[in-house]
Amino acid sequence: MSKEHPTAPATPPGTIEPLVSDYGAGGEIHQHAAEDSPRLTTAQGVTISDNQNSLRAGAPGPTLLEDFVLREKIFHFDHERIPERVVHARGFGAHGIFECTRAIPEITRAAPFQTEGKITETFVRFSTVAGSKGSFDLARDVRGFAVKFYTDEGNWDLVGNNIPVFFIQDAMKFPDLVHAVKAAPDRGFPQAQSAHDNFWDFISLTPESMHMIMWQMSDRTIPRSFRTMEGFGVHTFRFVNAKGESTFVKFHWKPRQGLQSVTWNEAVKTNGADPDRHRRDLWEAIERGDFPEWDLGVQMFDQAFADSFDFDVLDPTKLIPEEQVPVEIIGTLTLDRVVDNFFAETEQVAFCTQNVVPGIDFTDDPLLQGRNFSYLDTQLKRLGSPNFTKLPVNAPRGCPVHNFQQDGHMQTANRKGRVNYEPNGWGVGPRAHPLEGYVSFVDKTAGEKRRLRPESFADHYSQARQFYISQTQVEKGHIRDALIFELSKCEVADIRARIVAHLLRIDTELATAVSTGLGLAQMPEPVPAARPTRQDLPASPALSILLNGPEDFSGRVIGLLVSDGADADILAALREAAEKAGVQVKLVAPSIGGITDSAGTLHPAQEKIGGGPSVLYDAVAILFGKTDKPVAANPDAQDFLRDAHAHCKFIALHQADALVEASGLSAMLDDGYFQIKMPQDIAPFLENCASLRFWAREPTLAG
Ligand code: HDD
Repeated sequence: MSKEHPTAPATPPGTIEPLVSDYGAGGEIHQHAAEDSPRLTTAQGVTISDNQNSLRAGAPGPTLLEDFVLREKIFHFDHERIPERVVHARGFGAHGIFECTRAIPEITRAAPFQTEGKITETFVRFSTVAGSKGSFDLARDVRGFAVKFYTDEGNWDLVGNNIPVFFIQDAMKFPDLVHAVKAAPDRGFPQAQSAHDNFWDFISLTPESMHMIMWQMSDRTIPRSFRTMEGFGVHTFRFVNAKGESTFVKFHWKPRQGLQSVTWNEAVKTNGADPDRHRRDLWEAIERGDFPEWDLGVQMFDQAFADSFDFDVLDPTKLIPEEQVPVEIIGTLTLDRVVDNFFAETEQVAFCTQNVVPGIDFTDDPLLQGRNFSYLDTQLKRLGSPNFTKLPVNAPRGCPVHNFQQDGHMQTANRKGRVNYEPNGWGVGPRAHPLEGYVSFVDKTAGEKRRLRPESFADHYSQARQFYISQTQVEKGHIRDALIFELSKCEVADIRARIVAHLLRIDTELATAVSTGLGLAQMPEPVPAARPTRQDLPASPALSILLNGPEDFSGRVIGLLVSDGADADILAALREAAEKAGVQVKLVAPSIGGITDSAGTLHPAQEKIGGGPSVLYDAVAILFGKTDKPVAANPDAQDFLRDAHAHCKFIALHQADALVEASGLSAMLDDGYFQIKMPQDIAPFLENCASLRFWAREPTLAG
């Protein structure tokens, strides 16, 4: 253990010996450390005698400039912050391992895929895009899904999102896109939202964004958890084998937890109840040993397929339907370790799309090419020195690093000796290796030097339509509602109409519903389009969240609203059944001290009513004692039930009639409700919870 940074003691705070304080003769406070505690020192290693009082000339009296202990402490504090990421500022990281489950050496020589069972260490950072570091987790936003593989042949960063396409086709447009979505420059708001004029103005003038907009307005952008979302490398990359032959590849991360999102109303309320919802969820899952897992899938295809495909595989606003090129699973990512230090790891991790290893190569996707410049550049700005590669979270782990790069701010890896160039005649130092080294795929290129966008990138609506028609009715409704919500936040009526003019190119019914929802005076003309929208593309079920949910209810949480006298047998049975199913039960009670059940047993609560609203749980159960009237009258208890109802959750009830009535729901009980009369009634409730929501209720909520 380092003397400088002792780790926190295992003892819980309440049992730590307090430091003894007393007033000395001069009125100053002395603190006596326990004899065996490590000494507090300055950065220069000098032991500090008093960490509470600055050096003063008398009492009262001026503070002395001479006080180097004070000055050094404040100086360091003043410089604690580094610039936040210009996008993806709010993120959360965790360590994991990648295990190869199907070796593909004939296709790529990339180290992680050479042998079955091969383990590669990884670091993953999930993020929102638009909000600043201190914004809330459940913004309607794209999520970043960045994975650093510490391979035996160097670091490979797969810097992806939870959506397989992007807003724009060329990196040239990225600064404008980001300016438009982030807070307006004059007023500095809105924070972490796309529901404002600048964003929709830009989008309305950028037809290529319409496919991504369909995804963004879907529930993909309000995931239940980082654990329940997919990840995508987005671009077409190349796998390259030992013979130098290339296969195109698109990367997919498939969560073993199944896909799951929340509803918009739930997201808005969650941001108030727990702005750290997603990071807390990931932290808690890993800490309790419920390690989240994703399968790595690849869509592999050759030039002949690329030539025959309806769209350009180099266009990042397009995907290749899984039904057309299957996703083949080649490995599994398991996140099994939380960070020790948020700043050192999550904040200082530096992903760069240019970080590739032998066996992985780029394509001419113009968005990818631009990204390859941006990431390295931004890390220098953010981390302040080209030596950020030496930080433990960024340094390669599986292989040595030898080169003649030297000096620079915060250099810590200084070579010995006089030789710092290559080739050299001293016979010292590393040399390039033509066979083992990274060799770019040998590709013929020819063409005129011009600023251009290929013809093959011109169809902006066909895949937007394909995404829309691939959704279930429930999901289509959510896309419609999201569009109406977002556009209603635009002050300029013309912007709303311009978006509807695009929607007309995607689906008339959707455009009409949005137009009605916005109260547009008249339907606009469809925007002129470079290509007609193809009506023949088949639906792709893989694009729906609801068709790709979890197989069971494990990893989820039941919020159990209880009051004194709750039936002891039912409570015990619920807990037991939930535990068996890998489901957590969190008790929400009138006081955090908990409740006493019908058998006289005390159950401490995890939340007080109001602190644990039902938006934080996947399903709820209400288990009251015989005298539940006072709890039923509690507005927070009523919100708990009403929200669970409005968010189409499965609800179990025992002696909760008074609350149901007080919440105005007596006439609304449907098949998503389960009356628990005896312990045996728990099983059907839990079984139904696996389908996550009782969507049949949704139409009854309208109005
Ligand atoms: Fe980016 C961060 C994903 C387009 C420029 N991007 C960043 C992160 C993710 C992505 C996940 C956060 C990494 C982390 O957790 O540290 N970005 C994407 C995807 C894109 C994309 C999937 C399209 C397919 N990005 C994109 C373009 C540019 C950038 C076109 C610039 C031309 N992105 C950046 C950046 C960031 C970044 C400015 C900000 C902080 C950072 O890199 O480390 O360089």
